[in-house]
Amino acid sequence: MKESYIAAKERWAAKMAGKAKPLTRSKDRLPPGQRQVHNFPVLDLGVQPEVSLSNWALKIGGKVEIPLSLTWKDFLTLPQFTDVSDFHCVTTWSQFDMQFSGVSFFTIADLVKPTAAASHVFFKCYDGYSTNNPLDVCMDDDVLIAHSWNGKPLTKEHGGPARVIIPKRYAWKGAKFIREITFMDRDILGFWELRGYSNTADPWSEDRFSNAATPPPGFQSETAIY
Ligand SMILES: Nc1nc2c(c(=O)[nH]1)N[C@H]1C(S)=C(S)[C@@H](COP(=O)(O)O)O[C@H]1N2
Ligand SMILES: [Mo]
Repeated sequence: MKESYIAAKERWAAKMAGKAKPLTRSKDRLPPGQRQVHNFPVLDLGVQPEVSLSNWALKIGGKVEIPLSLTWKDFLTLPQFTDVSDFHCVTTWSQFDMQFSGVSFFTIADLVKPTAAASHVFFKCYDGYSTNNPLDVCMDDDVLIAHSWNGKPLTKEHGGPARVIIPKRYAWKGAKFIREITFMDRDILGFWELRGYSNTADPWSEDRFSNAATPPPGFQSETAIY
C-alpha cells in the first residue's frame, strides 16, 4: 500500500474524530492566474436536472468487490463528514473557505472495496456531464460527495442533490448532480477533458489545457457555450 494513501487516510481519520488540527492556511492560497471572488458563480451545461430525492440514486460499481446503489436515505445514513476547502475554477475564479458536508470518498471506497485493478474513477452525472480522476487523487482526506454547502442543502444550480468536491483540482473535476461512480482499470476522458481541458488539472501549476498553456486553436471555452 502506498505511504501517501496511508498518510491521507490518517489525516482523514483525525478529521472524522474531530481531532484534526485547525488548518494553518498559508497566505499564498491563490493559485497563479486566479482571482478571489466572494460569490459562488454557477457553471453548468445549461441544464440543471430536476432529481427528486425519492428518485435519486448513486450507483457505484466497476472494479469493486461490492457494487452498490445508494438511495438518498442510504447516503444520509453513512458516516457524515464536514470539511473546509478552497474552490478553483479554470475560468480564473477562486473562492476560499467553502464548507461542504456529505460523505467522504474514503467511506465510499471502504464500502465498495475497489479491487487491485482499480486505478481510475469515472464520474457520471444527471445532466449528461462526466469527468475522470486517478484513484489516488480521489483517495484524499479532503475529497467528498457533498449534499450541503455552508450548512444548507446544496441548491440545484450548485449540483444538488449531491456533488463531488476535489479541492486539489480545478473545479470541473468535481461532478455536480452525481449519478454514478465507476472504478476503472484505465483512464477514460470526461466531458471537458475531451474538449481540450487538461486531464490532470492542477491549479498550482496552471495546468488548465491539454498539452498547452493556452487553449488549442478552435478550443471552445466553458463560458463560450453558455
Ligand atoms: N454535472 C456537472 N458537473 C459539473 C459541471 C457541469 O456542467 N455539470 N461543471 C463543472 C465546472 S466547469 C465547474 S467550474 C464546477 C462549477 O460548480 P458551481 O456551478 O457550483 O460553481 O462544476 C463542475 N461540475
Ligand atoms: Mo469550471
